[in-house]
Amino acid sequence: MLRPYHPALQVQPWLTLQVADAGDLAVNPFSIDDAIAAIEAGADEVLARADHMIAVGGDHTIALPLLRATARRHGPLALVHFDAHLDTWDTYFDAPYTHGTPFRRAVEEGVLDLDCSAHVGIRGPLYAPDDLLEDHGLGFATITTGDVAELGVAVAVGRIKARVGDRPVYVSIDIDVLDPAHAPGTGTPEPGGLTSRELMAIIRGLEGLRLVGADVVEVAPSYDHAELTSLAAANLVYDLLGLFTLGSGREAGSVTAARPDGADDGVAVRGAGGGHASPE
Ligand SMILES: [Mn+2]
Repeated sequence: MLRPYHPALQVQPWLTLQVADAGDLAVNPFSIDDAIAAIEAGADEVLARADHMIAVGGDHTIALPLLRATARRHGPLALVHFDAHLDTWDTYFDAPYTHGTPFRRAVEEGVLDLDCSAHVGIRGPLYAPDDLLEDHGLGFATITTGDVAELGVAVAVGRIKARVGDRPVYVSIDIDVLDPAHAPGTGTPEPGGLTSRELMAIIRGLEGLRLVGADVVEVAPSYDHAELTSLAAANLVYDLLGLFTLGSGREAGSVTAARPDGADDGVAVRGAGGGHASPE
């Protein structure tokens, strides 16, 4: 259940912010280029009317057009990327635009501030011994699932915050960062992942960062059981809304004010690419 008061962050997002469901984007399932262009145009359209957007995927391909649109609005972005997988591979079957390559393309396009970006939750087998080195060479820092298990949530949060500093930050959450026990409904599950409790504690720990955009991707309802994965994703979106609420500067402790005008500090939640069925 999502109730109006978020006790961990002490905010009431719907009383403090103007939050809108911006609807779904219609994307072409037969042309990745058309789909990416439609998502980018849709994100531009939302960001012309709202300060921030949380996109609900769809596979991880959608992060690239979302980052482009968000960077146009807020400048080069620190990326905090939660995922079992790096998603910085160059091509899959010679295809440059896939759900395993969005952050390589984002690096090439200059939309990321690489001194301030990090992957969190990386684990599982890779294609080659050089994969991690190559990723590091692009500029990303990495906090693995093993690091979180060994050092704890507080240390992980401290490392993320030290890395991001006061840069505008985009949070991209691939639901497969969670253990398949917590999120079975995804296309490339990897055993040994974070618990939903750990991930939510890390996300809530990002309070104070300058969050400007976010997505939650790779939820595949057809693979889900008892809506476990959808429930985790919905709660993560709620946590992100809580962070946006804190970032709005309008919340003081548990005191909130209604916002009758809704003219600014808006957050739009938008679905993108929901018909895709090849998550990474
Ligand atoms: Mn991914």
